[in-house]
Amino acid sequence: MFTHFGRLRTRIPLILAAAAAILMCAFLLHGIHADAAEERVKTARPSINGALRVSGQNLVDQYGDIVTLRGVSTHGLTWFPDVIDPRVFKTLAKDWRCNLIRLVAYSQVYCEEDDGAETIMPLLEKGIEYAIENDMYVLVDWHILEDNDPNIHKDQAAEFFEYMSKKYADVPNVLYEICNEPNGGTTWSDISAYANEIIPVIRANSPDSVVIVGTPDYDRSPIVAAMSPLTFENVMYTFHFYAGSHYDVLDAQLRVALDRGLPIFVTECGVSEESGDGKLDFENAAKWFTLLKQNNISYTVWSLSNKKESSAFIQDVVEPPFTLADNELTLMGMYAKQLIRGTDPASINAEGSTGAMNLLEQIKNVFFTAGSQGINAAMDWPRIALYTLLAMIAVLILSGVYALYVKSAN
Ligand code: IDC
Repeated sequence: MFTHFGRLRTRIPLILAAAAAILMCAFLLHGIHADAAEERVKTARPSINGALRVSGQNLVDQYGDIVTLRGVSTHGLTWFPDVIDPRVFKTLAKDWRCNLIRLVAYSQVYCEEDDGAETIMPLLEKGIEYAIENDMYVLVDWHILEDNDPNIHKDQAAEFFEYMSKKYADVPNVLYEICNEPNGGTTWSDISAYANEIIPVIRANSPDSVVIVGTPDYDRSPIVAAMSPLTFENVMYTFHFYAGSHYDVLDAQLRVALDRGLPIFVTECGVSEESGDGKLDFENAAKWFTLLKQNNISYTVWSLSNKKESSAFIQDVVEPPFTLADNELTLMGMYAKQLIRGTDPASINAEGSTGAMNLLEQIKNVFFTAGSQGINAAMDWPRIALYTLLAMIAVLILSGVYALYVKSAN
């Protein structure tokens, strides 16, 4: 009886160590499994992929490889200036794995409001600075909307793009969206006339930059552009959708334009209704985002703001400065984060995902959020190696402590 117990007692460290090892393995596997559910995103970064250009229908990097940009769109910069914060950009780049941010300059505010331009420009320039610091591409958006035809403010647009393209001529991060959403009676021929004047302004300073051009009816009519595309190189065309409002009919517009070989960039899209508010249709969103993924289409999601509307990522009760911690996010914010991180759109569980970070995420944050150069697939193996090392150390400590205990008991 005693010898039995004695033998068992000497084996306890071993049993404990094995139990600890099993626990750590389970923990590890959970981590690997959680990561495996996320696509191995080829996260293009300016420091690695350099200046982008358009080849056929695709956005390609400096080596000619196809890349996809995924990220967020701000709301109007003058209305929600507090998102232009270095911590917010860092979290977007590292934790959300955004490789793109769209900075929204409403042309009406710029052109028609007192101090409009003076308020927008510093925010825009700070935003570009933070995007560069965080190795993200950045889309400069001349956001026409209620001024439905870009020709209305064409002279100011020319001035704006002349300034921007000169200032950022040698910066590979910057892409230009020259008119957000032409609408009303604005035709493709109106838009072409505008583009034919604005693109040369940009090209004079920054000959190879990517320029994205809006299409009629709020960027929902790319087919007319496909029938009569512009003659410039490195040009893409815009398509926008809101999953709460847009179903199969619109999806045909995108498919036909793609079939006709048009290079498409979804510079803005949403899960809400087209008003930016109302219901969030995650099921329909899964269809849209799957279609984008299948066609390597880049996109940004609306919107990085704390406006009280369903498309906003940050809860309206959250006061700046924002950190983008999970407990600040809305349902839409949690969805956007998972989507951009690479989770398969059909398997995102937006409802179940709000709330505190799990243990694994906390550990990841401690070790990897600070100072690293943009998370990409290559980070995964060092991370796994580190977890394994931690697990081994834990096992050693546990068995050591128990061995000491057994020794002292004897
Ligand atoms: C919406 C905002 C809303 C704002 C409105 C007018 O969500 O808070 O009051 O603009 O400025 C777009 C536009 C984008 C819209 C968005 C949602 O590009 O400016 O933002 N949307 O309505 N096109 C389709 C939807």
